[in-house]
Amino acid sequence: MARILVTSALPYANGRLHFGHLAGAYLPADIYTRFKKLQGEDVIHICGTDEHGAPITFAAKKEGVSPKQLVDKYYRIIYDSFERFGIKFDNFSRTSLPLHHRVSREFFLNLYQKGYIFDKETDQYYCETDRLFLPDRYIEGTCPYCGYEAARGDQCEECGRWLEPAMLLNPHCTLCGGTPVKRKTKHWYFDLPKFEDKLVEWLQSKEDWKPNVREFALGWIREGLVPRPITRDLDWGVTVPLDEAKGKVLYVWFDAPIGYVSSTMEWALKQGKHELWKDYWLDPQTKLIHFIGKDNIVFHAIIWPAILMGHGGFVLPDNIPANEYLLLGKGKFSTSRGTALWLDEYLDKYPADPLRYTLAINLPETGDTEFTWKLFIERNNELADVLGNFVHRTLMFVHRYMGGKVSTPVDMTGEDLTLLRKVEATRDEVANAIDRFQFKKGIKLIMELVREGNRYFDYQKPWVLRKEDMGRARAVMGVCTTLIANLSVLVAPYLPFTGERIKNMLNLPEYRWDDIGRIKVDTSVGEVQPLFQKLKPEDIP
Ligand code: B3M
Ligand code: ZN
Repeated sequence: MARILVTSALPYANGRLHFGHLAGAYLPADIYTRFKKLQGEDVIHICGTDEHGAPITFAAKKEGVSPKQLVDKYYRIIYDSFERFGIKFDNFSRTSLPLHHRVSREFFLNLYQKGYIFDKETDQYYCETDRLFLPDRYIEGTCPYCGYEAARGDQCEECGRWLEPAMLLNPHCTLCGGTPVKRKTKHWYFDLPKFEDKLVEWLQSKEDWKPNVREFALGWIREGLVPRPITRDLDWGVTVPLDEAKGKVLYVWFDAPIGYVSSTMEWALKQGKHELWKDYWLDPQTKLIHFIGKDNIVFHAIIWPAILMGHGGFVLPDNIPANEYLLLGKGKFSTSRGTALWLDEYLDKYPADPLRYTLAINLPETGDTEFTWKLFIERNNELADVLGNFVHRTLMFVHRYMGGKVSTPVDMTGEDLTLLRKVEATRDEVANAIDRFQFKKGIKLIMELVREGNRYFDYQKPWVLRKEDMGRARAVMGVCTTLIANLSVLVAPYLPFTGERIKNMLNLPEYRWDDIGRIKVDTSVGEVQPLFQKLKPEDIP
C-alpha cells in the first residue's frame, strides 16, 4: 500500500495561531489525514514550528526577549492551540532542535559539494545605528516593480515579486527608521536556474494540481529564475557549515522545508525505529502532500523541489493543494500587523467544532473568502439546527418513550431503505471530494444527508406513531439512530469532537470509513446532551 506523507506549513513561532492559518493549511490537512486514517491508509501528518529567520529575531526584539525565549513561548501556545482545536499531528517538531540543525547542514553540504551552491560578495544594506545587515523584514522600501511603499527586503507583499534589499528604492531600517549604508558582505547562493528545465517538465506533468498553484509556479519560472542567496548575517539560525562562513546562518526558507524531513526523523526516533523515516521520504511510492497557504507556493513548488532534485534520492511533492486567503472582513489576517482573530482566545470561549465547521464550509479553496462573526453565528446555529437537532430529537425520543432502547429494524419500508441507502452514496461522494481536496463539497454533502434525516423524521411523525403503532415508531427511531451512528464516522474528519460524542452516546466501537453504510445499532441511550449551543448576535465580542 502506498504511503502518504502529509505536511502542513511550519508556523513561525513568533505569534499565536489565527483563523487565517487554520483555513490556509491546517484544517484541510487535518481533515485529509483523519479521513485517510479512517480509510486505513498508511498516512502520517508532520509539522512543527519554524523557529528561525528574521520573522523570529525581529519579533523577539519587539517583545524585548531573546529569540530562544520567544520561540519557547510560542511553541507552547501553538502546540496547545492545535491540540485543543483537534488538529492532530503524528509529530510536531521544532526547527531549533539539534537534529534539525544537523539535517539542514547536511542538505547544504550535499548541494554545495555538487556545485549547486556558490558564494558571491555584494554590497548589502547595513544599519550603523543597530549595527547589523538588514535582510528580509529588517528593511523596507519602495518596490521597484509596483511602487508599493512598504515592500520588504525579500518580497513585495503587494505584487508578490521576490526582491533583494539592494533593489528597494528609498530603503529604511525597520528597527530605527534610519537610512542604511552599503557594505560588502559575502553570501552563498543556491543556483536555481540549473533546475529550470527539470522544474518545468515536472510541473507540467502535474495535471491534477489546482490550476492556480501550477500556473502560478510555471508563470514564476517564465519570468526567469535567478540564483537565490540562502545565507544571512544573523546570529540566530542554523550556522553555515563552512569555515569561511563564520557568523552567518542559513536563510530560514532554506532550512524550514527541511523541517518536514527532520520532523519525520524525530517521529521515527521516538518510536525507536531510526530508519522508519526513509520509508516515507526515500520510497518513490510515497505520496508527499504539502498543505500550505498561497503565499508559500513559490517555496514549495519551486525552491524546495529544486533542493530535493539537487540532493537526489528524495520523493518530490505529489501535490500542493494550496489555499487562497481567508480575509477578515476585507483585509488579510496578519501576525506581523496584529490584525487577526486568535485561536487560543476563541477556544477559551467556544468549542472547536463550530469553528471547524464554519471554516470548512467557507474554505478559500479556489478564491479568497471572508470571515465574519455574523457568519460564524449563522454556521454555528445551522450546525445546531440541522445536526444537533436531528441527534437530539431522535435520542430524546428514544430516551423518553422507548426506555432508551433502540435497534436497527429488521424489516424496513421503502422509505427507510431509501434514507439508509443514501448513507453509502454520500460516503462515496464525500470520499471522492476529499480525495480531490474539495473539502467544502464534502461537508456540504454530509449536511445534505442530515437534512434528509430531518425530513424523514418530520414525514414519519413518530410523535403520532407512538400513540397508534409503537412497533412502527420503534422502527422509525431505529432508522434515525442507525443514521446517527453512521454519521458519527462520516463527520469525524470534519467534526472530530462531535463524532466522538455521538459515538459515546451510542456506545459504538471504533469503526472505519468503509463501515459507513453498514453500521447497525442495538443499544441503550443514556443521558442525552445537546451537541451544540445556539448563539445570539450579542454573544460575540
Ligand atoms: N513559516 C511561513 C508562514 O508561516 C513559513 C512556512 C514554512 S513551511 C516550510 O507563512
Ligand atoms: Zn536601524
